[in-house]
Amino acid sequence: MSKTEWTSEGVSVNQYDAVIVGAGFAGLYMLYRMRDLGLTAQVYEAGDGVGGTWYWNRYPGCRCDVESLEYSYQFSEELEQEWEWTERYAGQPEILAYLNHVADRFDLRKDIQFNSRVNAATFDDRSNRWTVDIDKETVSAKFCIMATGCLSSTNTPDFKGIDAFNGATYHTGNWPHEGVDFTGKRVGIIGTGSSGIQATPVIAEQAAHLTVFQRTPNFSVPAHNKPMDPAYQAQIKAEYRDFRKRLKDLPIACMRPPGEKSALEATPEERQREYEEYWQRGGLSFLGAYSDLITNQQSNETAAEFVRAKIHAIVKDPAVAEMLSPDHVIGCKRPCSDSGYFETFNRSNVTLVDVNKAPIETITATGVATTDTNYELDCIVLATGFDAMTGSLNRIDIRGKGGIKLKDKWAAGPTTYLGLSTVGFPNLFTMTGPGSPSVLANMVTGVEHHAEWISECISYIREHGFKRIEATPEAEDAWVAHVNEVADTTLYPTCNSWYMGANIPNKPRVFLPYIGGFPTYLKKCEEIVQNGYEGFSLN
Ligand code: N01
Repeated sequence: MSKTEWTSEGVSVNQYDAVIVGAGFAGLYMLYRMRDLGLTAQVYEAGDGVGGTWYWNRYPGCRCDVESLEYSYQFSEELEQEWEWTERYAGQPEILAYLNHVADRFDLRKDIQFNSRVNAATFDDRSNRWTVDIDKETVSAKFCIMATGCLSSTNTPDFKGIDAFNGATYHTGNWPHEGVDFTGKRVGIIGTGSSGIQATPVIAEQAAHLTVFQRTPNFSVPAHNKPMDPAYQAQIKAEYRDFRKRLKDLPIACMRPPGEKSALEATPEERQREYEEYWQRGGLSFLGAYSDLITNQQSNETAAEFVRAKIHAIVKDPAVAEMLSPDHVIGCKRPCSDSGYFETFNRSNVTLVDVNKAPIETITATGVATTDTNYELDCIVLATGFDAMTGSLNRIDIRGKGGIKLKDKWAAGPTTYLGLSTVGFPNLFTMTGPGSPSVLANMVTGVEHHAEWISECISYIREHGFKRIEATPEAEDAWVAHVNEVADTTLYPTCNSWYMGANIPNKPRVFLPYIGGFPTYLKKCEEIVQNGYEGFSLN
């Protein structure tokens, strides 16, 4: 329950200890932790239900590419034991059902206000509180916690003529809840990232014809999804604590331990066997086959070549196979995991169009016109991704000390301390923010860690009677330098990826997540706490 107070303007305002923005994995658990501390917290969520990314992304084929038994909360042993996953990789409906179950099981809904988009948050230096503007109301909170997700702000490229299209247009990141029936339709899909690669095989099965507009081919490894083996699920449940601990010790807090030797130490025959074994097992652990695939160009090329050979073996038309074969570093764009993606191009109702060679010039009333051909379509699917990591934060008018705007502070790229806090914005926390492992680790484990770190920090502030916490400029500068330094030891900065902000025109090119590894990050966060919140000023 909030307290209601009157402002000097005579307006009544609900007062909370914490406002949490977003009701996905992060916001739900953050609320649970705030309640556990006996604090008043209110979640504001733009959608009409919980789920965050799993609420909005309902496109056909949408599925997690981390295994179900790993991509789930670990804070409640009862929850862990009672929820039964039905597939190796859960589909979007199952993950959404899980999050609805969590909201009900822990009675979270009563502190979540749906259909409520947060438009602005302003820090008041005198009262040390945040004023938060939601569509039709204003509230006040001591702490403002952004649980806005890393991939929530959809990117719709500024295609000329897009509004003139007579057919229907859909974005994978904001899919109609009632679903879309593509039966008998001529469908065009633009984008071949994870979303496009998952949606393509499913849409192809339904549509009369599917045209895939590809600007950059992508590496993808088969998921080999299958029904959950009940014996395996029971075995993991019997040792869930140890299982979770083992995962937390891995660089990305999921999948398998990465190989310990360089790809170049193996003979070509050994490498072939090793890659084949990973390929047959399926999933993104493929990139962990050797220790240096993402740091050594020559090693990386051996894995890239293996996948290109697979594409050529699967796709019957050599010209199409060649178009589908990427020539960039494998893994430096977010790798994909698919269910029959490359096989789809053997279908007679699927056409691949290289819009790198002949770019999309305009969307017409009846389809897509590239510089050399007009494609007549009934529907267009935009699988064009997100303004990652900073998009959903910059969309909110966040103003810190002295009215400084977060968007302005981050004009040359986001600067944070641990991805959790940013100088000039006291009592504001960004869950899985830029500069934290976030998208480079198991997201559920990452949000749980942040929710626990933030709630312990708030508890410490209360116990010691502090009014505010803020990162120091020195600590922030050192963290940003470290984030960049580690990124520069890898091949990530070599290609145009959303990790680098390269998919959004005029977005600064900086490597957004922290690639130093989840265990290193956990240790750093723990040390900071042990040293009395080193790098923060508390007063
Ligand atoms: O978006 P993307 P996404 N003209 O940015 C193309 C997570 N995720 O929604 O590469 C033509 O990866 C663009 O081309 P290019 C996951 O982290 C997870 O697919 O920029 N094409 C690219 O092909 C993922 O990485 C899961 O040349 C244009 C595509 O659109 C992240 O979300 C499932 C264009 C965008 O790919 C984002 O994936 C889904 C233009 N103007 C998503 N603009 C799982 O767990 C963009 N493109 C499985």
